[in-house]
Amino acid sequence: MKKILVANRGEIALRVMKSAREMGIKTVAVYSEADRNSPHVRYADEAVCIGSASSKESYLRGDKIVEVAKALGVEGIHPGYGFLSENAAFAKLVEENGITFIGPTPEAIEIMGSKLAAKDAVKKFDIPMVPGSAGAITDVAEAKLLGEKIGYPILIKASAGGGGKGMRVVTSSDELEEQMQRAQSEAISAFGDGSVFIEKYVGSPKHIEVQILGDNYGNIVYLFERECSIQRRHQKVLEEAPSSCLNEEKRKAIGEAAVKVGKACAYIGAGTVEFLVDEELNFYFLEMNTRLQVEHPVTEMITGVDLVKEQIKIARGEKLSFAQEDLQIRGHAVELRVYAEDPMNNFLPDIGKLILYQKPEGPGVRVDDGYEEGMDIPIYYDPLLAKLVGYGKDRAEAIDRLLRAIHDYKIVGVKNTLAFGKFVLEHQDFVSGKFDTNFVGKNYKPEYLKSEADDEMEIAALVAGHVFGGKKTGGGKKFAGGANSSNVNNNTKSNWVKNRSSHR
Ligand code: MV4
Repeated sequence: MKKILVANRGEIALRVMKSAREMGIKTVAVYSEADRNSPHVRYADEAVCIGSASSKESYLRGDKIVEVAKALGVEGIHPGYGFLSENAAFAKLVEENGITFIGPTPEAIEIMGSKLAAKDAVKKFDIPMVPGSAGAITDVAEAKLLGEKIGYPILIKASAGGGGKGMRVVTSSDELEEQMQRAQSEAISAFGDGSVFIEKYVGSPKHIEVQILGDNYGNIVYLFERECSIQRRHQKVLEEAPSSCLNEEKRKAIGEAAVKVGKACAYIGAGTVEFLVDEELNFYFLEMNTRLQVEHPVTEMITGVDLVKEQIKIARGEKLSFAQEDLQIRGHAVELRVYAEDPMNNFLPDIGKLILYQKPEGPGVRVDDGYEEGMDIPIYYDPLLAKLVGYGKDRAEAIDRLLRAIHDYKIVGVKNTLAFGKFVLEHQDFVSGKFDTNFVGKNYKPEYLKSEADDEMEIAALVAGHVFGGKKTGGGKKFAGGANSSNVNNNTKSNWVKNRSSHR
């Protein structure tokens, strides 16, 4: 495999290209008009514009992507995550055109794309699942019988749903009928598929997922777990590996269960098996993601395995070069997703120019990002700016490293979630490990970041004053550059102004 096309953008496109380069594999970037000046376009050996800014005219145009791949003699296509990464039809189109899809088979994507088909596939492997309906349920009387049997509260879930969409908690039998009707109509309008199923509601669960790798010869291994409970509206904010709640016995059990899920669909490539874990550390299979996940770096840091390289090796027919017993956890990694969102305003996405953008460096810090100073953050795509990872010999050091990296990260021009990350990492529930998927809802209020926000506005004014010339505008006064929030602290303030004026 001498040349691959990366059908994605931003940090993940750059991430994949870097591993490919280390393997001596040439890369092709595809990009939208909005990404003309993006780092991934410049980094690739070849780059082709495939359409206008909107994703459906560019990164979701599987036909154009395959056309470019064929024209440039590409042998493999890596989909990254999001976009077409879990689109079975795209995987099929790629293979039909004689190109290797660097990911699982279309069949595995299809099975795991439906919650019910996934449950059906895994049930013969006696993997723990939340008590509930075996398949879709339409009859209210049947649902009521089941509700009585498994006990309230129960959850109604859309089979074609995901990420919490189409989920409704039902606390008693008399509200079941109405809630079922609502869930079915919502599922039809959201997913075009009204089938729903019922599960026992697991209160205060942790969300723990297991990374697996499968080759073309039936070998499947697990690369331990990632703790992903720090979420806001089903969007992961901060992830870590390993989880601080699992003991060795549980770690092995959940890892082996994940491998069985892989076997259930003859999984090839990198995949992630999601579990709910209750307060007694019982774990229940939730769903499987048939792509490389955003949070894959924390697994790479604790195992030393480059998951993108493994994907490429598997795609070109190589056997896994390690067995389960060769894998072990070394140290601890915590990742903060740095979003261009305003944590003071309900995490609304923010756009603007990266007037100042300086990344942290130094021991135990990894930054996977897709932007550079001076670039505009486009409105068209996911607002992820970067993934900031702290790695240390243990959890405490990893947290300290990540906090130091947040302190050193300088972003002026777009509001961002660095200060929110600091809030989480310093919260006693997080530090103690006593948290679950309700952590953000239970503990976070925007006013907790107020003092930082005021400070940032003053700094941004100072910086903007230097960047755009003229006197210090101070006092948070609006100014031309749109430089609004940033993540800085007092001593940075004076350093910046000093450095800024010296090199301008
Ligand atoms: C659940 C649950 C409690 N009980 N299922 C949310 C998204 C989807 N992955 C499944 N989710 C849940 N399913 C039962 N039977 C609680 C959640 C849930 C959740 C799960 C993982 C991570 C974050 C979550 C936030 C809210 C609810």
